[in-house]
Amino acid sequence: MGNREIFGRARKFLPGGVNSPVRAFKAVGCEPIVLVRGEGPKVWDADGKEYIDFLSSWGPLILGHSHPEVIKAVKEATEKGLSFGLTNPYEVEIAELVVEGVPSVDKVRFVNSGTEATMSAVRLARGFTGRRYVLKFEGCYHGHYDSLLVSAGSGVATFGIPGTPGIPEEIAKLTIVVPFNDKEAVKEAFSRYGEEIACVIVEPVAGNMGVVPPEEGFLEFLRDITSKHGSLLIFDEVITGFRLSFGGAQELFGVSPDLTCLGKVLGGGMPVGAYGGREEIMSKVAPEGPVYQAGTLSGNPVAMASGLATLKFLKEKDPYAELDERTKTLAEGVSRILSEKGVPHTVNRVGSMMTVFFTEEKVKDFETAKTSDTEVFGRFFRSLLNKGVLIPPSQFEAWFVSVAHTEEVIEEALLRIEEAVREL
Ligand code: KE4
Repeated sequence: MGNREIFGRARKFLPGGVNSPVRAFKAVGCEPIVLVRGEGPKVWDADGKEYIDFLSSWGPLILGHSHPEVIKAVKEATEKGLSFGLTNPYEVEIAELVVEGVPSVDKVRFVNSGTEATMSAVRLARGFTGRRYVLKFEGCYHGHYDSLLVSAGSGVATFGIPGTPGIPEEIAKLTIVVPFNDKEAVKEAFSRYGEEIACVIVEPVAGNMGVVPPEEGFLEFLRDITSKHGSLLIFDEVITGFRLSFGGAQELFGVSPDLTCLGKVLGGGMPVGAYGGREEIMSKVAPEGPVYQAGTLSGNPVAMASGLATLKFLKEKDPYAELDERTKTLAEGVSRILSEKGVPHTVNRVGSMMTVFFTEEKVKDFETAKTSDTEVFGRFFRSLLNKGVLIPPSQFEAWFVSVAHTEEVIEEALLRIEEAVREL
């Protein structure tokens, strides 16, 4: 069965035919494809069409698809059993690597998704500080936890409003939403609610409005103002963790949060999330402390084996400079192609994550990201798909480059993109 048949059946049994909304391709105006195989930098759909893949499963596959060392580790773990419900050696070994690699983390708790990681970190921050309010940034996405699925209220630094039906206003009002990179708005929020703010949660490099780096000094500013007011600083490194460097964005920018949320690369393609921080805070997590959080499959041996193999490779091979170089070549190549065609655009890139925005404005927050022409993005996406290049099916997401994207693969991708843009 091909894409159309499989997706037709999917619509019968799954809301929108998917298990996560963005996979329905609603933002790009074409029928979704169904992926059946991945190897290295490539994926194949149910019609047998091959794509060079920059979606990369939304970030986890920094080693590319089906990396032999990861597959071997998963097979070995699987043959010993899928789950025990008690501690297993894999979760201890990977915890040691996380503590060793992520500068601000003394102790870590594994969960099964990035959402669970951020949800647990916010609960811990509230439990640790005894405060109720959370401050987040417009355009940053931290998973679908009620307190974080909140949109900006009217006016700057005001209480949030539910980002979706199903979230009571009483909960949304405990979240203050301000623009990313806006120091004045953060100062305003702290001057109004400072001593009641449990935590500030931020993607240190935003990936969910498209890639938007922090402006010079912004992360340091957040570190200072939270310390001054006794609030905790939470870095949501679900995308950037082990992606931008082995120590993540906090190592790259030299700013230490109080809590770090991890996911994606941490599981190497299997369902893994984690939150961690210094001993004083993490000791409040049950059963050591009173803040409750639990999970049947947390620390699952097969998922841990996948993440462990991935992290071991990254630690030993340290591919980050190469990943940066390759992605620079890709970003510059795409920009050259669009400029030659006279298409207004701007490219934001940090390491091996990048976004092509169809606007001439400098994209520094969600407002400027939204000046992108999403109709042009849709045409761009469909043309690339047609020529065998898969990018995320949304303007407000990040392309990812893996170690499997060799120089030759990047060159081939640019040839396909050039052909696609010619037909735009
Ligand atoms: P998950 O619950 O999807 O594992 O993680 C939530 C999450 C938390 N924090 C950040 C910074 C994230 O980017 C995410 C999830 N990212 C989206 C796309 N950028 C996942 C794709 C999807 O929702 O299908």
